[in-house]
Amino acid sequence: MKLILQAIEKSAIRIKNAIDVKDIGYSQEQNSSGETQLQLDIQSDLIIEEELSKIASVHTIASEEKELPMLLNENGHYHIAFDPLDGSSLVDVNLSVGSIFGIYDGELTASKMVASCYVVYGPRVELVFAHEGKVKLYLLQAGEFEYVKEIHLNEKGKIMAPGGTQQCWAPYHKAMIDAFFADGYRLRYSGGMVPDLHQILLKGGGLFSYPGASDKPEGKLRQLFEVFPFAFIFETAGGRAIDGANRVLEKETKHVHDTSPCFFGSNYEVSVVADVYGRN
Ligand code: AFP
Repeated sequence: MKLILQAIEKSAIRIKNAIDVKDIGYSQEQNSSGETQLQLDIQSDLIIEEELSKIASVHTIASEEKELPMLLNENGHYHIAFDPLDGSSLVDVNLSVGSIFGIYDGELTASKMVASCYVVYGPRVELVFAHEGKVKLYLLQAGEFEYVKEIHLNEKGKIMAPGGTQQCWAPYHKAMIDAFFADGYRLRYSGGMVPDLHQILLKGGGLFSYPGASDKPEGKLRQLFEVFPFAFIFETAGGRAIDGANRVLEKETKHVHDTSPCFFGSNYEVSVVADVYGRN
């Protein structure tokens, strides 16, 4: 696991350098979700593939930018799913973006997740790593990731990050979000799940939601690369992650690019979601 974390750190430094210098033209290719890929996405994907392929314990990698999982070492046992540059459409407007990693032992399925990690490329580069019951924050300083502190969520927060197209929300979902705002919650939504969830984690709590809606019944966010890694981090930090009814970490994944509705937050807000969704 130490070697995997080091490979993620090396990748993060190389991706940060690519973001800083790259002329971000669009490529002609489309990824498996049908989006036009940015060159930076492809470059970040190749950087991570290269760094992880040096580690003998990594069996398979799966990337948001690859149609299918890729076998690296027959004798390895870790399966790593990653979104190399989540929110890449925000790079051209200079908002924060991130890389997300889910580390599974034996199989790419939620119940086998043993660690997860994300990197935020913002004014500073920060890395959050959840493993063995702890969520740790690191800061990139002079080419090294320095440990900063452990992250713990409060019981209740003040931030609301409501994703999805509002006109497509179910009426009970809209009523629930309106009720949170009426209760004093403040809107914090950049359109990048890494910085948006990072803010909730570091400011003590709140709710990030990306529901199933009429335009996207199964939500937008991908289970293996986005939803499960953040669910693992939120649960380890003392919060919760559900799909409306159930823990997302109990979901089955049929295809590597499956998506899921998701709600991440501190206990109070996610209990409200479970209650509202349980009645609808
Ligand atoms: P991109 O990688 O296409 O920019 O999408 C980012 C993302 O997957 C995630 O980071 C955001 O939380 C979510 O999409 C935002 O989606 P909406 O624009 O539909 O709210």
